[in-house]
Amino acid sequence: MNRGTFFCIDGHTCGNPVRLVTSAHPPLRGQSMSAKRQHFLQHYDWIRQALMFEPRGHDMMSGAFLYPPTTADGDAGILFIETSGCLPMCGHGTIGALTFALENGLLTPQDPHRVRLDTPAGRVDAHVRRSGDKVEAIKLYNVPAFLAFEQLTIEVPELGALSVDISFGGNFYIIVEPQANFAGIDHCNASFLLRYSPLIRDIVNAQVDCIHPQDPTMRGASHVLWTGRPKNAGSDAANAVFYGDKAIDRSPCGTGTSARMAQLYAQGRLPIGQAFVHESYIGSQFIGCIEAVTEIAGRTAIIPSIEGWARVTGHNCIVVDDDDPYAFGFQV
Ligand code: PYC
Repeated sequence: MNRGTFFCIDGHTCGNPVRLVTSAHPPLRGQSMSAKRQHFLQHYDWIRQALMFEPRGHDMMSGAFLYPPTTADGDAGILFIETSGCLPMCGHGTIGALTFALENGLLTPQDPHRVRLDTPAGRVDAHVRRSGDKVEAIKLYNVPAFLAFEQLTIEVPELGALSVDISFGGNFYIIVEPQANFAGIDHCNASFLLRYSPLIRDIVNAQVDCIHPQDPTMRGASHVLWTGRPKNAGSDAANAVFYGDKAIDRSPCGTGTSARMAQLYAQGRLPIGQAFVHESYIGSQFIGCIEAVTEIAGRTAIIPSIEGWARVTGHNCIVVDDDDPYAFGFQV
């Protein structure tokens, strides 16, 4: 029996995959995208598993559904689907999903150069640079980002003691900078990052409880952002972001860049208004900037912007059939 047919536009944002699902949207209940995200996780998670896991997806796969807005002045709502679950916010996913939707006439915002997007983490304002029918780049004004914990000391098996900061940029990031027991991402390989990131995530989450002060459904440090020396002369900093169980972001990570700028701002290392060119594990770049300073539940936060580009790689019609023993995918 055919359980579902999903038309998708596949592509990537600065190297990281984005699968925009353009049909068979599950009917989600809730007044906000945060509530709809919870409804999806409770009732339709099989769709995420089928479209993200092997054999239809892979460890890095990431996607989105666009929905009608949940606010009076919004243009659209977005639900993110990943191998790891449904993120409250995803920067590369937003840039990709909006680029593919706009280029294919699936979204007609009130202003063709601006999309007011309702995400599970809150309002994101996307400024669109177009060239004819193509979208050249998108600059996101993200949800407020803030430094949550500083200089947390953790004991990591084999590595020893590490000092980490935890910062929110749409997801909670454990930030690991070069120090005595870690020389930087320019001195280690992917196996190192894949081995120690999940350990560090478990240790940190056992030690501190990261909860968003305005929406407790955003809870737990989910990503590990490792830093080091950039490869490109034009980059201000480099990162490798670990997420899910085995993924290293191929893009410079929009929510990670936001979290990193919030950390740097709080520590007096990045001023408002200065371009912050952030390089990914494969050398692709986002341009970040601290647009303004605000407050969130009594703590200082920044309004980060992230600019990046996305390209379509193909159109895909994905079938999920109950007769397939791997209809809902598998993980190894
Ligand atoms: O760009 O925000 C992002 C992101 C999160 C996980 C992978 N990419």
